[in-house]
Amino acid sequence: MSKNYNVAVMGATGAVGNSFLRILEERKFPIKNLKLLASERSKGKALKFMGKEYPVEILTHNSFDGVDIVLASAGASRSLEFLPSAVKAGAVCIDNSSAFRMDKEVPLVVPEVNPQDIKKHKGIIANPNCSTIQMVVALAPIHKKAKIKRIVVTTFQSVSGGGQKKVNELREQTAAWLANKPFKPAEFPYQIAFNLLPQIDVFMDNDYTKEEMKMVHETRKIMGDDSIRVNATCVRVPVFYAHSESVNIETKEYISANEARELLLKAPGVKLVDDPHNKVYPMPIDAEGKDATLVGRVRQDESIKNGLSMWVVADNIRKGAALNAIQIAELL
Ligand code: 25A
Ligand code: L14
Repeated sequence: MSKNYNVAVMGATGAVGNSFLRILEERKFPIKNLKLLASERSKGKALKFMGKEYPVEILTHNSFDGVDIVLASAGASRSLEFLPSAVKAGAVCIDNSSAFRMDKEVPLVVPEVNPQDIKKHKGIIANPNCSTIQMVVALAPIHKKAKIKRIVVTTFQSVSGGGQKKVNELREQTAAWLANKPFKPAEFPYQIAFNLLPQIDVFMDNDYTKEEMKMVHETRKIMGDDSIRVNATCVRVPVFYAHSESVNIETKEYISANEARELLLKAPGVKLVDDPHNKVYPMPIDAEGKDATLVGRVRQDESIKNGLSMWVVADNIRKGAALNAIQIAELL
């Protein structure tokens, strides 16, 4: 028997919020009432859903009466402040922010990897960091077969990961640069147009960034294996949508590149795009707007006994955020 649900989208006017609406439409999620919540700045706005206009309401502690499912993407401080009220009102919250990810009471879920963890929820389920999601989708089948001991990853993260304002600023900086006009970075610490920034989120005491340390801790929690060692370098690149990653792994058991490709061909959520001699490999422009995590450049690491390298690309707003959260809602 199918039931219809009252759904609230928190942060509806943001980059991820908009993607929530498009994916709920595409997948015909069974919605009874839809509530759009955002900040004071969005007052008076309305958003289209299934051909109908919905007014944006200002988020308050009383926004959640009668709501079954909250899809939250308004940042960590908003989630910390408001989700407890949503849980009190009886809603299940799927949270895109980093607020609750490492909380022992909160499952951190990628449906292709650890769907069983959803059952343990007490009102909040956390959606992992975008860079971690696409990496574990690609690595879980290999871990199952050959046990991953260590991961060395470098990310190439698009500006949309930081929200709509960063998307707008890359466009503005690029136009100014091409027109030989001066510009002052606002959303980014430095020029991002025609440049790379080896910093995402703040620096920690160990000189890694918070984004890099999220990849360490979240990977272990999702894979359910604290013995996996992870070393990450996260880089912001002047790309609008989709994150790319160079991933190198060392495994306990030997696995050939061909065996890995065969596993990836059958892996849920993965599309193998790997024919280097015909110049076939995944690129961010291929992943934009798509659901699958694209994997290519699979090859043996010839510098160690049991090692593989690969290149992993996915739409950070879809699989990295909104799609993964809606897949969790579907499992619920
Ligand atoms: O705190 P964190 O976890 O570090 O996350 C901070 C940022 O990360 C993004 C998200 O950006 C957020 O700003 N984010 C979070 N999780 C993510 C994930 N999994 C993620 N990105 C990728 N993957 P965003 O732009 O996508 O979303 C912002 C939404 O949050 C709403 N919001 C902000 N503060 C709020 C709030 N909602 C309720 N209460 C609050 N106090 C925000 O709504 C948006 O929906 P908004 O009304 O603030 O903005 C609506 C539109 O207006 C633009 N805008 C914002 N500020 C200005 C502006 N325009 C002009 N001038 C301004 N000063 C915004 O661009 C937006 O389009
Ligand atoms: O932790 O700016 O979910 O690319 C996701 C987007 C962290 C920052 C998270 C970015 C955020 C990241």
